[in-house]
Amino acid sequence: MGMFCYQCQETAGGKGCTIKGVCGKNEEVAKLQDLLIYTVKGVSEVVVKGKFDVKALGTVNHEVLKSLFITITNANFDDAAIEKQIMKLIEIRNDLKKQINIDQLDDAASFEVFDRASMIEKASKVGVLAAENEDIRSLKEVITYGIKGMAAYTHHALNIGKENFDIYGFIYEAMAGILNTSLSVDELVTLTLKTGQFGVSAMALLDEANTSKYGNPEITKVNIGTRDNPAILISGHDLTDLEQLLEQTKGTGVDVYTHSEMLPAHYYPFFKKYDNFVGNYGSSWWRQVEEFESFNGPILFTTNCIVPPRSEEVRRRIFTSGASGYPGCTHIEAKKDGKKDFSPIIEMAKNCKAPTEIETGNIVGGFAHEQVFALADKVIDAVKSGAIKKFFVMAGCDGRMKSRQYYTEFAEKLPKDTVILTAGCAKYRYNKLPLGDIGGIPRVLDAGQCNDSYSLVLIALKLKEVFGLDDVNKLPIAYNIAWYEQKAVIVLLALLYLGVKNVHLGPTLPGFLSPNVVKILVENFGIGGTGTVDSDIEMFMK
Ligand code: SF4
Ligand code: SF3
Repeated sequence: MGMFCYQCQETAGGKGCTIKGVCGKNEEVAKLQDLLIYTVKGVSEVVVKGKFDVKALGTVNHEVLKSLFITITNANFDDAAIEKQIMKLIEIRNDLKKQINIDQLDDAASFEVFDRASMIEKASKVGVLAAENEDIRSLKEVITYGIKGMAAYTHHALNIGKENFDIYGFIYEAMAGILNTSLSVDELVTLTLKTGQFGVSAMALLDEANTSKYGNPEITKVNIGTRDNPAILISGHDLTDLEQLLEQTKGTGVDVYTHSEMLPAHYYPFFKKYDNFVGNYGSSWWRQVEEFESFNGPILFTTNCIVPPRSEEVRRRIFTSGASGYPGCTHIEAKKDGKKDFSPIIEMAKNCKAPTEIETGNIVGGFAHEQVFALADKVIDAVKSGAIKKFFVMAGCDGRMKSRQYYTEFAEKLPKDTVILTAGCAKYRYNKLPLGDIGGIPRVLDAGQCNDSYSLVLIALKLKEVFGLDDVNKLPIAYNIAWYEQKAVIVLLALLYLGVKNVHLGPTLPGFLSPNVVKILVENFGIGGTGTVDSDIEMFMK
């Protein structure tokens, strides 16, 4: 069989990509990613069975995080980079094995590959479909995707110098656990919830890392127009790359704009001191194909979501860093001290035209936990007086599917006494609509990137406390979440772990959920899909 991947919302036919990814991932890259995940499982087994002290593993931990991150949808399409990472992990695994004395190790911890052909042959036997029972496969993949999202958030925190070894320990435990063919459905459900528990820890860790370094997000008007200087567009989620880019572009006459998930960087006090940090250009990730053409200057991808560029001219202007990669695009590697030299991007920018303006005006955001807590009295009064009837958590991802127009229409049709709490690139479906405010509180409160869904949870817990409720589900909050890739999976698992019920997921339910697993989620957590805008609003407002 060719490739098989069903990890994202756009998977072919809602079932699985088998010839080529809808995302643009080819069979070779898909198989190398499968093998990289299998290698992570092998390293994990050696760490767990060898009873290694995770605190002393240093780069082993970091390379495992990076490997998981590389396999997230739209992060890395570079076959050579993935092959190199597989060989690196096998070397790490073999070095660890030399330090212990265990005979009984799984194939994942023992196999060897020598060249591309042997990798592809091996990958064909160890991908998603290796688990024959569809429920077991479904749960193992839910856990794997949750861990990919967790690893991404943990990797960002690591770049800021923050680590939580319990999270690393759990990643090893879970990835090794998945190799166990005798785990029952019940045991896997328990492991799924535990994944959500560590998802909360990962988001809390990243929140702590971001806010301790860059300050607490605050209400900010972000310019969406352009200036006349040549410029660099930065996309993805990594704030440390942005910091370095801003430092290196200072005084060069080159401006910096954010794209997609980098928009919330404007909300942090730290970045406001850079006068060449102009605003946000364009919308969410999938609009990049047109937006990169009119931007005219170089683009730096710090993480997902990359869409294969349509022309050689655009490809030449794309640079990647960290876990991201694309064949033919220059990858900026971090030096030993974590510093990156972005001078090739800056030099290219100087010779490019300024961005072509595609819109003008501002968008407002920065409603992370501390900012909302500062407004708490106003918000509570509005709820008590009935000015705000309900909050809608509409966090998550955006995507290409036409059916996602649902979210724009949903936001437009929501009663005027409701407020949307958002995070992640899902916001671009409604963050430029004139939805107005309720007594000065904007009707769309953007907390930040997808990981800042954590802020929304803190806000919910705060409201629960203020209103003296014993259950977070008694709050006037509905959850209508849009998902696309695996970071949304860890956000969802985190919500389930925290006891949030009746989350609606769209625009389609994940293809990796088997009918029986859907049943478990419906029965235990009230998970639902989406219907029509009108019927859903009616159902939520009841
Ligand atoms: Fe298909 Fe999504 Fe996998 Fe890409 S990441 S191959 S679109 S399921
Ligand atoms: Fe978006 Fe890719 Fe998920 Fe961080 S940038 S939310 S899809």
